Amino acid sequence: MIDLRSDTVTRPTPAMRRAMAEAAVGDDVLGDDPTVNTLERRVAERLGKEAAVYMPSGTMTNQTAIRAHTEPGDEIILEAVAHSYFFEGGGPAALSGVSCRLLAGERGIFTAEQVRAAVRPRNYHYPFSKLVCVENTHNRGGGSIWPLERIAEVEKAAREAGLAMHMDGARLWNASVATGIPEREYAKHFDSVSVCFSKGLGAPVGSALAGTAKFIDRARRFRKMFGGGMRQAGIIAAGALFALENHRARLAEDHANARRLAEGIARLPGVALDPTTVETNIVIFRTSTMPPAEWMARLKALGVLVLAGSADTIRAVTHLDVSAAQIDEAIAAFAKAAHT
Ligand code: TLP
Repeated sequence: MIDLRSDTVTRPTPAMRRAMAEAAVGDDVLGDDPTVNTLERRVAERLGKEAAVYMPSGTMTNQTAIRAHTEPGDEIILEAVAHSYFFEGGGPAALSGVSCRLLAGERGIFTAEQVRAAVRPRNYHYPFSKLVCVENTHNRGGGSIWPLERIAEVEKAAREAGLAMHMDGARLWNASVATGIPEREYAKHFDSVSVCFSKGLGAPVGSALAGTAKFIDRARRFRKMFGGGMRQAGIIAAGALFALENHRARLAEDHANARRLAEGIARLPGVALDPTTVETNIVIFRTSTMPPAEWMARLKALGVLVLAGSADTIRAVTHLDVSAAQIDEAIAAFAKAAHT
């Protein structure tokens, strides 16, 4: 099977498994795990932040960040199909007791004017606006990259209103590799940044949240409260460290493969897709001749797995377990499926 459902499906390589098997470990809740400590330091350095904390998932890093930035009754501002709102089980309401003010972005990207218009006046009637969240790259936006200038404009609007900034950087690595802009250049506009190791980087488990030492100390309290305090987590952190050191640069291959796939399927009947919009490793196209479920079934029979993005979209994601040759096989399967 050529599995294009997500970049989360990768399996650890033999070298990564060896690094994990040999990892030095300790009780991380007690601060004793040397591998976790090394990972947290490396991530903080790379993002230009004082501190970082390792967690089991991107959902937990985002929800912990939201909780640590807010109090129940506050409001956060984010894009209407941002992962933290759309795909995290209602976490902001359930775990932080905050309301979400949603902005309609263009491929997930919104403007400073939209933020200004969404900030609540200071008045007893309203929730307190506290936080702006930016997702970079934007998943449902089709792996779109936030231009740095736009981030700076949004930050200015947020700061003027006294709001904090959080970046869901689950795929920040992809944005940096695609643009050549270091992660820390993006991160400097944010109070907190979450990054994932188990997407394009190919580690089996884990994410990290970075920010000031004070903020990360507060986040550790909520990580524990949400059940994310792990013990000998060095076993999995070693996979994340290995991934960061060895699999970051090769993300460029995934981006080339995604573009290759997009170009290969863009002219097929039933596919509405502009390949030039594919900036990183996510390809989303609108379907017309048949519903996503039919595409999925036909492609599966031909050995290719994809996911429905919505009622009329399909998502295909490239990653370290898919080669350029397999992308060509996938294109042939798409052509067959389109014409069957
Ligand atoms: N995204 C997954 C699914 O949940 C949709 C995927 O297959 O793309 N932020 C972003 C931008 C994400 O895309 C995801 C996962 C997360 C956070 C959450 O990460 P995990 O799955 O580790 O909780």
